[in-house]
Amino acid sequence: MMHSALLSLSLLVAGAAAQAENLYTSTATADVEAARATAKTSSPTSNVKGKAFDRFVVIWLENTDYDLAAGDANLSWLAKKGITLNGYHAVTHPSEPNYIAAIGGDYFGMQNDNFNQVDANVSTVIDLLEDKGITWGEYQEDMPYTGFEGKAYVNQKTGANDYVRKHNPGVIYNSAAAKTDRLALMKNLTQFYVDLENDALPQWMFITPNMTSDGHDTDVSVAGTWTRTFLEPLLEDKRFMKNTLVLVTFDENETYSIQNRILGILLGDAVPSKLVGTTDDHYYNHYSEISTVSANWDLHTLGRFDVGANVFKLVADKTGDVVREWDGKVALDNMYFNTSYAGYFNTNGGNQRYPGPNLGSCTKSHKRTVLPSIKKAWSGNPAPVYYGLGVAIPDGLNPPTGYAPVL
Ligand SMILES: *[C@@H]1O[C@H](CO)[C@@H](O)[C@H](O)[C@H]1NC(C)=O
Ligand SMILES: *[C@@H]1O[C@H](CO)[C@@H](O)[C@H](O)[C@H]1NC(C)=O
Ligand SMILES: *[C@@H]1O[C@H](CO)[C@@H](O)[C@H](O)[C@H]1NC(C)=O
Ligand SMILES: *[C@@H]1O[C@H](CO)[C@@H](O)[C@H](O)[C@H]1NC(C)=O
Ligand SMILES: *[C@@H]1O[C@H](CO)[C@@H](O)[C@H](O)[C@H]1NC(C)=O
Ligand SMILES: CC(=O)N[C@H]1CO[C@H](CO)[C@@H](O)[C@@H]1O
Repeated sequence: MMHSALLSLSLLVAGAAAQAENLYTSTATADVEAARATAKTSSPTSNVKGKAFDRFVVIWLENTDYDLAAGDANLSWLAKKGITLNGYHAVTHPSEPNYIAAIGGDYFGMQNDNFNQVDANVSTVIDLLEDKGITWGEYQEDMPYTGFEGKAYVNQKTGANDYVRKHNPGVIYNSAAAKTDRLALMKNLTQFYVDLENDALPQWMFITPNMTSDGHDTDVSVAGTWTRTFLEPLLEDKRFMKNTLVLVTFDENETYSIQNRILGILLGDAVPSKLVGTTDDHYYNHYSEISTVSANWDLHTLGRFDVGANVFKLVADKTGDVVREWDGKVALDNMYFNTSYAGYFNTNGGNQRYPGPNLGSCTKSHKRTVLPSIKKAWSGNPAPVYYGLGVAIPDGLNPPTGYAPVL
């Protein structure tokens, strides 16, 4: 009797929790107002020392080919204050798979910008950070309230595109969106300034400007101006610069028929002065955003493409990681990263099974192991594992075994 009462109570609780990822999707005015009035916002702080930086800030702009980005006056002004990453590549097209790759270590075949939800048993860098007590947050310009899960929210006066879910990596993963305490950390840019004022910024943050500011509906000069306007005062702000490393980059190159290389700029007071104004030519991709953070704070790994990904050189020099050359069968110059392989989210068909993480993985260049909770969830699962330990990653033209795309 008591047992079954307890059981149904816990089922109820589990049922309620499992719905959190779908509770805040409405864009009807009344629903938005109601949710805004009750949305929980939190801003916990921490101060976990890293080997190369104590704070990591990622800012993503949109759809710009390398040369165009490098030629923008305001982006090159920023680049002169830091390190230009000359060998940084996106992982596929279009936007959304690139965003999810940057925190989850794969894009699971996604070749679309749909309302997607990655199952709760797939972990992200958020799990790695929380495991070591490192605070994180997202700041999404013009998201109508903290924890909003809808597909888009347009400018209420003009109807123009504004906030879009496809550029918010955290909310796409149910491992984050199904937990209300994690939704409370997915905030808008207004909250960035609140947190800055209160000296309550987290140690890891992902910042997405709106569809105008990020260049998506405009061009690189708008994106460059926005980025400089946003960052210039922060570069001098002691509440922001606390041994901080800022990465400014793009989700993807614009032209699909050419290689998907994008501009990356590393900035901030964590950049040693002797490296200011220099260029780093090594091969990096969005998975380097995870491996760099893992290396810096000695985090576990996800066991996916983060394991082999190069750690940014300025960080690797302090963590003992080795920055390696592209080691794929196909030369890097012949890799386009312009189409997705098959997988769970590929709406063209093909193998839709999630691959399992590589549970035994660590490489010669580092000894980081897979997060214990990931090991627990996936050990014994018969899912295929296609993650190696090298730097090279597949693309749709060179897919993982068993995951050839239907083109
Ligand atoms: C940003 O989020 C806060 C907290 O939910 C909300 O009160 C505010 O209205 C939002 N700002 C904008 C510009 O939508
Ligand atoms: C996007 O943000 C900019 C400021 O960063 C603002 O001027 C603009 O109104 C916002 N929305 C749209 C749809 O342009
Ligand atoms: C961006 O560059 C243009 C010149 O191309 C300049 O007029 C403008 O003031 C710059 N924006 C900022 C914020 O400095
Ligand atoms: C990717 O690039 C290759 C080489 O330019 C081209 O043949 C192919 O059509 C491109 N794929 C897409 C989807 O644009
Ligand atoms: C994760 O969830 C997917 C989708 O429900 C399922 O196919 C897969 O078996 C699950 N993996 C594990 C390890 O539970
Ligand atoms: C590798 C690379 O940069 N690919 C292309 C991205 O877009 C520019 C166009 O601006 C091309 O020149 C690059 O070849």
